Amino acid sequence: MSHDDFPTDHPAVVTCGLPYANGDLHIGHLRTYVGGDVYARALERLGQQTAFVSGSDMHGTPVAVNAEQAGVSPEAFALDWHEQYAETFPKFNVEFDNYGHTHDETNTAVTQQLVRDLDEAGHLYEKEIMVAYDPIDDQYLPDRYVEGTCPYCGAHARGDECDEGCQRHLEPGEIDDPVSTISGNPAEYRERTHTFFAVSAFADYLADFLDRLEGTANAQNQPREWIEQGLQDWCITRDMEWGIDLPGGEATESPRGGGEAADSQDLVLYVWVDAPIEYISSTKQYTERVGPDAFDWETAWLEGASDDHPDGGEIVHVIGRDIIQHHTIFWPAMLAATDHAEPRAVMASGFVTLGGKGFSTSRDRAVWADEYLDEGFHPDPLRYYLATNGGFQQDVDFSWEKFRDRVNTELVGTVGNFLYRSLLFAHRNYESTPIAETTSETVADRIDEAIADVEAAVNDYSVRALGDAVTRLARFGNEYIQRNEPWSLVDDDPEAARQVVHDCVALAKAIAVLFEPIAPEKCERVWDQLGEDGSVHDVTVEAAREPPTGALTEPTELFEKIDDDRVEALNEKLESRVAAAEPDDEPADPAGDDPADDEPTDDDAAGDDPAADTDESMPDIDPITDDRISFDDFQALDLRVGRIETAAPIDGADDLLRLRVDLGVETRTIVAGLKGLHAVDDLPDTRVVVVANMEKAELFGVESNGMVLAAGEEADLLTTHEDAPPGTKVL
Ligand code: B3M
Ligand code: ZN
Repeated sequence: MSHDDFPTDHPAVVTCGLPYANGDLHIGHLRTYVGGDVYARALERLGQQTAFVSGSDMHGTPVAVNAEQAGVSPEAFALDWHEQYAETFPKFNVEFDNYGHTHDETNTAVTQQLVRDLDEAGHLYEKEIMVAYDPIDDQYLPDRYVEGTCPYCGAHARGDECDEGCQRHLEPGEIDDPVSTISGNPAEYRERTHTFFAVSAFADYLADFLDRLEGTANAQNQPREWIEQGLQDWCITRDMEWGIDLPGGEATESPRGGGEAADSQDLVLYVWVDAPIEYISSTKQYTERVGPDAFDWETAWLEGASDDHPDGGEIVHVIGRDIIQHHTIFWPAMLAATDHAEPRAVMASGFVTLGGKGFSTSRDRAVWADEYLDEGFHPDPLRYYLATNGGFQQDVDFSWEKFRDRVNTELVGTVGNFLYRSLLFAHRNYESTPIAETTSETVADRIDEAIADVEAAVNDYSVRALGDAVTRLARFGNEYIQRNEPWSLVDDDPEAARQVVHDCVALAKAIAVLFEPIAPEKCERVWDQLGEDGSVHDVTVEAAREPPTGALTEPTELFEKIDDDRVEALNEKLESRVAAAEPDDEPADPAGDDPADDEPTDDDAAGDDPAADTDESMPDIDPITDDRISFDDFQALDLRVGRIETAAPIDGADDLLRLRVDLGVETRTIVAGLKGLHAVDDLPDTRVVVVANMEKAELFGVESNGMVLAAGEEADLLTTHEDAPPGTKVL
């Protein structure tokens, strides 16, 4: 690992948290996988050697409990889901270099070796602990086999995690009032001997590690608090049959030097031991497939394996925010204890909510991955939406309306519009790309700026900034073609026309290269339309600077507009399904009702929230962002009082009006999405609040020079109530 800016000359490994192989994937899950895929592709575009790996999490009670309910063996159950995931990810263009699973031979061997290494280095010990036990069913109840009360915050909690309250990882024996999730029987505690990993000895190391750690701020800040509160050692064995055997645990001899093996026939490793080790195993399988010259897993993961990179590679973990503790405390301690590379970054994504509530598998309150595709949508718009709708660590609320808005405005109206109009014009008027001497300086500079923005986004671990960099470039393209009107130049000044069109095709090429991480399939199509050789997936950002050379093929429109009727129909489907699955008086998740996939948000606590009862009639309110801005940031917004002079529809635009707005010092044309929400005749003389330094945008051929502020679905216009004249600054 180094902390030089990307790209570095070390190999990078980007990993995604392993999905438990126990149920359908929804778009909440996809946020992490799309984020990881976008990030890995972006690193590759920068020229960083990168392996992108993950696998299915086959073990643990999340799988065992569900398999038991389904009446099949955990292995058959998990393998079935594993195969489905391996098919589903590529459908969203999430292309892992290797997608393994935790129960395969590689991971079993790597896990057992790593545990032996931990033991040999003296980091493991045995201890008697109390373990929940169902005396009627004669069964030990590890982790999700047991529910009860969190000893820290009093919330209803799973045996291993306070998922509805303080989000802490819970050790065996900690939960109060234990009840079996299988039988509903009250459980008792029995004494058992288990193996512990002495994590507490790593407190100082971990505090330093967190200072070095990059990624999202939540992954650095939360663990600091946990360390300050004091780290507990970590029980790494469970009374179960399904899992990877504790090495030596099958025999009567303990691996820890002759201590009594604790009734060890049924002891397996805790799922959180072998799950992250799959990151290593999956990389190893990748090397086994492509050879160490293409990617060397040892250089990436083992300290000292390579003289050039003795600290190992650049390890970037992309996860959901509920598993920060595992990735910033337990896992780096395991790695440090066994001379593995230290993670460079953890990117922890917020959750996706629906109407402010968590997705819930058991209640069918989710937008399913397959469902999205079955609706006939292309994967790339969802990738764009998931990657750019809010900062990565923020929770974001999904709605079909917001999806439509982003698709129609940014993908159709900005990116698609620019690519189509410029490539169509070039194709119709020239046989091949009109070769000017070079790309004009303004455009070349603007492309350089976009590349710099993409590099900065990667180094900031911001997939949103990556998308924004490209939509800004496309907006510039729209302005550029509009301002230079090549259609008026073709006859009068063919030379100048060639230059403008050349510039536009150069911009289109840059967009194809820089947008590939987010919309890989669509950008591949643009690459073909540009007549470029090979695949855009194989080039680096340098290709964005090279003038286009190939013969253009007939372009087609890239993105499809989503109309309002479609959104209405999708909403109806979703709402009726959620309503059917969730009658008002439904109690909190019944015991054993597929606890595994529910996102740990305020979902089940909704009954305690007086506001929750009125949710159906409430507007779709986004959670307030945690990301504070400074007063300086706020002052960067030039907000002014304006007075609308005229309002008129725009040809071909369903939602937009062209406004002339008096800002005191000047009168501006501003395009606003007010059509159908305000009568055109009512608008003149209305006072509004305008973002006067909004970058210009071109919408349906009209340049919008500012933005009018409005709230909500009905575009309730913000105004002032006294007599502040047009031009007055809003503070
Ligand atoms: N299988 C899924 C989760 O808790 C879990 C992740 C493992 S990552 C090493 O979100
Ligand atoms: Zn708690």
